This record gives sequence, structure tokens and C-alpha cells, in this order.
Amino acid sequence: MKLRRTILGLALAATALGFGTGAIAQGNYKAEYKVSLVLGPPTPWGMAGQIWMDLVKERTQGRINMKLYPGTSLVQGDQTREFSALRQGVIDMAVGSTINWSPQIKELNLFSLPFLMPDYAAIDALTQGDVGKKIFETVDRAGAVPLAWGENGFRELTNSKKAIKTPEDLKGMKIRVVGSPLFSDTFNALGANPTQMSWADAQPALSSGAVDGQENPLFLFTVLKMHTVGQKFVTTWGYVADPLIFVVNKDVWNSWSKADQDIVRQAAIDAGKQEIAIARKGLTEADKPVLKEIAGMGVTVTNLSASERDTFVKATRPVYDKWKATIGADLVNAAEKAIAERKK
Ligand code: X2X
Repeated sequence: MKLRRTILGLALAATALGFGTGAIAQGNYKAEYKVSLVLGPPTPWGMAGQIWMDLVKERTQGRINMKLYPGTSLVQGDQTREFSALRQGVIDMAVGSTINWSPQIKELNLFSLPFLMPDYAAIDALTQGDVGKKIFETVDRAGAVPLAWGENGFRELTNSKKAIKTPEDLKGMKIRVVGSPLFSDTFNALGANPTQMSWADAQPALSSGAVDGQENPLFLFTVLKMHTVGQKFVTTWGYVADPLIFVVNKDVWNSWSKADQDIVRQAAIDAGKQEIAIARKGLTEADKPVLKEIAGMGVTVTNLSASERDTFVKATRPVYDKWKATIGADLVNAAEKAIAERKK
């Protein structure tokens, strides 16, 4: 009894001294916030998480401590389950690709429509404009708080067999694609033999030759030295690009003070900007140093001419039309309009 009174007395005294509110709010914070990513540092995607984490730590004076979990390890590498796990609270925060969350949010398939975005200005026209806002509303409705955009990048085709210039060259080729039916449709339309697997499974499949090729941004080729697993041919066709989205689980978000929410949001925006610059480095300069670097690894780099590219556009058009209906014609029309009107 006496002890209880003493504790109560101490608590009252602490409140009177002004320790109260801070201590209570702080008490709701977790010691560590789990951040899911597919790719860790030193890839641009990993840097997105790293920069975000460091900015948040500094600006909240350590109140919010994030820890990166690359390899989608919180869902045993199954990247298509990342968004569900985030919504359920198995994951607190994430920097995720639109591709991996498209099974739960059909609008995110927009960015995977073949040949929708011809250049970087087209990506920006979508993410930085009204289309981006609409997509964030759908992410919010799907159960997470979207904060900012980042970028994985234009996904180029690599393989171990031959230089690809026409859909004919792809015939029967075993291509690893992400776990998304839109990607299977696209590669089937081109006559290839697509096989869906997670990134965790893709790496051994490339090494063993179980698959002939894959598609991913070129920084992944250089970081992983994909020529050492037999990938000797690269075709730059820029058929799709996947943005990244910085998100927070809703309960986690609501447990933070308004001031900390603002800090986490602004840090995500700042990290996204920095990361997009990192992701584009070496690819937006006229002489494209990344392509030179890859050619220097003994890899044959094929750059499609406009008319060569056009045969791929035509071959995949039925897939585009089919998926336009699934994604929502209004959203796709708005995207087409934003791209047509983009500043180059
Ligand atoms: O699995 C892939 O290809 C990757 C790493 O690019 C994504 O997570 C979408």
C-alpha cells in the first residue's frame, strides 16, 4: 500500500515537472521499426531505405529507429506477399516496387503496361502529377500510408543465348519474370517462355542455367556482375519501369505524434529524390556510362532502333489493351494524357 502510494506520488511529481506527456507518447513507440526491401544497399533501392532511415534517426533524435530487412526476409523472400504483411503489421515500413504490390492493388499494374513510358520524363509525369496522387489514394484505401516515390528503374532484357533484336529472337527462350500475370502475358505475347519466380529464386536459376534470361534495371546487372552467371547479352528496350513507394503501416503511423509523422514523411520525400538521382546516374547522360561499363564486361549490348522497338510495341499491344481494362480505363487514359503532355 505504502509502496503504491510512493509510486503514484512519483508519477504525479514527474507529471508536474513536465515529464509526463513526452514519456507517455514515447512509451507507444517501438524500440525498432522493421523496414522491408527486396534489394539492400549498395543498390539504389537499398540506398532509398538507408537514406530514409538515417534522416529519420537524425531528425527524430533517435525516437524512431528503423532497421532494414533486405531480401524481403520478413516474408521469407516472397515479395508478392510484402504488401499484405505490411498491412497486417508483420512489416512496419517498406520501400516497395509497384510490381510486387500489384497483386493486392491492381492500379499499380499501370507502370508495367508494356511501352507506356517512353522515357524518364514520362515516369515523372505520372508519379509527380495527378496520376501519382490517385495511385496514393488507392494505396491508402488498400491499407497503408504512402509517403513518397522512389525508383527501381527501366527494366532491360538480359540473356545467355543471343542478341535480341526482334520478338522472333525471343522465341522459346526461358525468361524469369516477377510474380505478376501481366509480365507472363507480355512475354507470352512475344513468343518467349516466361516463368514466374521471386528474386531470391531467380539468382540460383540464372546461375544453374535453369532460365536463359531475366529483366531488371541495369544497376542490378553491374552490382551482381550478372555476366559471371552467363548473362552475356543485354537489350535496352525500356519496355517498363517500376517506381518505388515509401509506406508505413497504419497503426504504426497513428502511434506517432503529428510532428514525428511530418518528419518521417519529409524524410521519405528527401530520400526518394536523392535515390531517383542515384538510380538514373550513368543512364541519363548522353554517352550512358553504365552501358559502356557493361560492354566492358564482355557483354553484347543491343540498343534497338525506333523501328526495331516498334515491332515489340505492336506484338505486346493486345496485352496492353487487355490490362488497360483491368487497371481501369480512366486511370490509364489519364496516364496516357499526362505522358503526351509531359515536359521533356
Ligand atoms: O524481382 C525483381 O525483379 C525486382 C528485384 O526487380 C523486384 O523486386 C521487382
